[in-house]
Amino acid sequence: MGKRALITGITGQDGSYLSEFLINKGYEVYGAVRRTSSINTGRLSELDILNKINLVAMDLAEITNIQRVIEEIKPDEVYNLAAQSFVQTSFDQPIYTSEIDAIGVTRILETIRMLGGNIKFYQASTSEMFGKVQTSPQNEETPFYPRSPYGVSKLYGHWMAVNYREAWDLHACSGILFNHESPLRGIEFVTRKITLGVAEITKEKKKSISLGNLNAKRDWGYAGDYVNAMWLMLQKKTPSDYVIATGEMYSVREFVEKAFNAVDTEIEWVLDDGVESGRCKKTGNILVDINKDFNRPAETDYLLGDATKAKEELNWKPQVNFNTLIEMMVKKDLDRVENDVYGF
Ligand code: NAP
Ligand code: F7E
Repeated sequence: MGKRALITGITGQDGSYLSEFLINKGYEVYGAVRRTSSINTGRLSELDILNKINLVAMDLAEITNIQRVIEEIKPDEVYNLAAQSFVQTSFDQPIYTSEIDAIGVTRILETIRMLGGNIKFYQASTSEMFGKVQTSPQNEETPFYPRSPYGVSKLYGHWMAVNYREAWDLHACSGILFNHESPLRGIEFVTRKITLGVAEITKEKKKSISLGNLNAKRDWGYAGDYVNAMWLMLQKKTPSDYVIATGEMYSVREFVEKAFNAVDTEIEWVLDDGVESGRCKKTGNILVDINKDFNRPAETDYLLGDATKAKEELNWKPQVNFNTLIEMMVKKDLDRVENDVYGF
């Protein structure tokens, strides 16, 4: 019989790609979904895997629920991807974010510890734990300095995974993943906001995109590559923590330029009375305007990952580069806008 995996956050970007990956590996996949008025299965449907997954009701806020589900399913591997994952929202909902992204991790770890056995655990940690970076590029030895309630909560979850490994000998791995994107990325994140905006402008459904800090820099990879690394971590005999990143860093501004290039549009940046905008070089139309509401109370300016350990110990490296990622996202959003089918 194949192995059994329980994925929390299965309805999200990574949960969907990880499910597809594990199904192809012959796993029996169980997916934890929280109760909402309508279950968000659009991504799983888009990958055509909804009928290959066993959905179970489970919220990270409720330990009795977690205990019953894990006891009943008896998974070989648990991937904890569930989170309030939007940094901006964490400034407005810091307590809720901590409840799920920090304490939620302990609820699962404690359940696994109490049940005993050999359940392997993956924790979705993040480059946001590096925040105000102390050295560059960042690897597993880089000191942490989170800059948001999200980053602080994730750092707690990260250390809990490390602590349960050291204190209770749990097979717990923490993947410190840098930003990873895809056509299944949520529309509030900057990459997808841009690619969907480019598609809507191209199809004349919208005039411009409003953005915040254009100068923030990120190490952006492809989510499909990154879920592979999650699985590789749990297959190692000795659990450890790994940075997963491309080792390349670009600004939001560069992302905008390349996304418009994908539809043969060149952007030029114009300063008018101290207000910047991105204009179409050919027509002069404003395609990008700046809205300070999208700025963060504390920003993470630069993130650049060093995934040498993952390369050496997991034989992992990214397959999709920055340009291909953007083209893939713009193309999919053009299809969606044209057919008026968004899926999620
Ligand atoms: P995502 O698309 O926002 O998905 C988050 C998932 O968590 C959704 O399935 C959501 O369910 C679920 N969830 C939220 N609150 C929950 C709760 N209280 N109980 C149970 N489930 C809950 O996030 P993602 O981009 O796939 O990221 C996956 C994980 O990796 C997250 O933990 C994120 O913080 C972390 N991470 C992401 C990145 C990245 O660049 N994508 C980088 C580093 C780390 P609904 O569908 O009901 O909302
Ligand atoms: O912002 C800037 C913004 O929201 C990226 C999550 O998956 O990756 C993600 O967090 C940058 C920031 O992602 C807009 O200020 C400018 O500097 O796409 P984002 P994030 O905050 O990096 C990490 C690794 C995670 O773990 C998280 O879960 O882009 N930016 N203008 C903007 N950002 C947004 N969202 N919207 C704007 O209009």
